Amino acid sequence: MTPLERWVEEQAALTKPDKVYWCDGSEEEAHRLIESGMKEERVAGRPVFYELNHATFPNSYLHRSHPTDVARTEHLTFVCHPDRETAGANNNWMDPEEAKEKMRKLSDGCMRGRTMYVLPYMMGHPDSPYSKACIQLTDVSYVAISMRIMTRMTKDVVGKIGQRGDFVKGLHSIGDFDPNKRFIMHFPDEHFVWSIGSGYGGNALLGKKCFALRIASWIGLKEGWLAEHMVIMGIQDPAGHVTYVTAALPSACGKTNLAMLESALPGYKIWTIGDDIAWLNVGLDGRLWAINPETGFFGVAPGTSMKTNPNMMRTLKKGIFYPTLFTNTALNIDTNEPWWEGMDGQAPDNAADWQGNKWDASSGAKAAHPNSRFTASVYQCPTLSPEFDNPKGVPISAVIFGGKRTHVKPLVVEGMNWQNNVFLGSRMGSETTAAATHQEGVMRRDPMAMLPFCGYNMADYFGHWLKIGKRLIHPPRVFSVNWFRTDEKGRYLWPGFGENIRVLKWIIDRVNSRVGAKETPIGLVPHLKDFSLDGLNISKESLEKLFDVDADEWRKEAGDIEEFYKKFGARIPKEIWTELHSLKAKLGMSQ
Ligand code: SAT
Ligand code: MN
Repeated sequence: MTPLERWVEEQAALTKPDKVYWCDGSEEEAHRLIESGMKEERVAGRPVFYELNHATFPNSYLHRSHPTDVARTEHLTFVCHPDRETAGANNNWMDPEEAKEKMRKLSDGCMRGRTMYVLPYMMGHPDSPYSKACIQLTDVSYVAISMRIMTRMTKDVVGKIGQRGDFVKGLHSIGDFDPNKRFIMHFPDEHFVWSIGSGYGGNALLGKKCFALRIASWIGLKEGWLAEHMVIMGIQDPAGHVTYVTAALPSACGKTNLAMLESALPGYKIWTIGDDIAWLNVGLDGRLWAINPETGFFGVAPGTSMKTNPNMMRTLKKGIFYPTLFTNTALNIDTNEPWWEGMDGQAPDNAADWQGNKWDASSGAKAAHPNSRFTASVYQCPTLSPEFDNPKGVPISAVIFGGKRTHVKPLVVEGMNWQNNVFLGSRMGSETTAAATHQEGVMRRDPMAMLPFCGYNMADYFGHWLKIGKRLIHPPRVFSVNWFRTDEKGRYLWPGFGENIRVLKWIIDRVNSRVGAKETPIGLVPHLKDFSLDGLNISKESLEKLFDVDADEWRKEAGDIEEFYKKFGARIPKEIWTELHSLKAKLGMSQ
């Protein structure tokens, strides 16, 4: 018996499924699991999948979750390092032995009456030196099918693991969906994630946030690389030259829209490599190289339309080899198509809401859940980069940090040197969204968009970023962006979506030394003459407001940043304090 077989047997002895089934990742198998998910398997008393209209949405299926299970649950997510300080103020912590004891009790017999699916998958291209062989166990076909879309799932991974015991492990069960018995536990030293009580993406697709960010960020700290919550894309200019950039934004702030943006400027084109996760390594050439460990998009449905993200709409209608899943969207009963708020066209007259109840539009209730999602293969994306399957990845010339700030932050700011760049990333903040179960619209600091995903003490993470910079002979330039600034009436000042290419153009113009910039206390901003506004109807006042650095607002911001750092005590690197003190001095604040 191999270590893998032994591990699977031990988990089956604990969870007691009726059957253990090893997935091979084939198309035929996916069809079979979906069939049984529609006809036999039940979750929370109902079918796992409903077939949608295959004439308009080929190979698409609807999944309705348990009503309490609609988003990531950060308060039930724990990082179990041997000591609390290693986990840091950014994580919930539990002693590993105590966590395992708790999970053993909750997991005893939790798969009774169900099938345990064994999912062998790679994060990253199998030929990439950066990829990882992983196994997830789960007791619901929705997770098995989602993982087949999101990762490279093949039976070859079993051979790749062979006699080794150090494969990445995930044990997942939906349990009984009781939120009081829901936990997502990470054991970074063992490369092990144990999740019970939720079938939701970030809680249940364990290759994604749990492994590829929380555990991988810890492995990256040990091995000298970075696991980041970032889009990866190529920006082609009118001369045909492609500049690769990454962009970190918190969940549900438009990363998927950005990753496949349709340019409003003639001659520019975006090539998509990833919309959520980037693994970044320092190459032998001293540049930063990025791979996307995933192969799918798990994006927010509401607001997605031909206007906001035409390439995603095209992707969703291309499901042939891979199914496309819709989770907690509404259903147009007459056409059997998925529907959500913000989709093109009129709201349907005859619709079921995300829970399957007849929707009454006049009630004011949303038909689709605000965090309803689609799961679709990158191979269906019309803008997929020809470099997507390059095992080496792509060289990164710019890193962008973003957040949703209705006030304070300019449309785009460039950092001044690596230390200042790390400070710029570390001070990011964003208003909360429906992607996690907490109050929406509250400003919180979210450094590098990694607050919920950094698998160790965030202060050490800033130190790791500083160290990586020392190894970069050709470091990328670093920028912050904010598409979300509003006027005094609460209206967005910037049109966003395809028009964001104008900001990206300035960024690649800076990278290629084509334009200068203006220094402010918080970094470099564009000279307006270098910022392309042709064809855009925007008032001079709006534009000035978009680039405004208000000293009063920033003094308050600096105080807030300081409060955030203080939560990490003495571990915040001195370089970061130096940067904060320098910002305060520039703003005329006492130290
Ligand atoms: O639910 S996920 O964590 O996978 C997506 C997100 O919130 O970023
Ligand atoms: Mn994300």
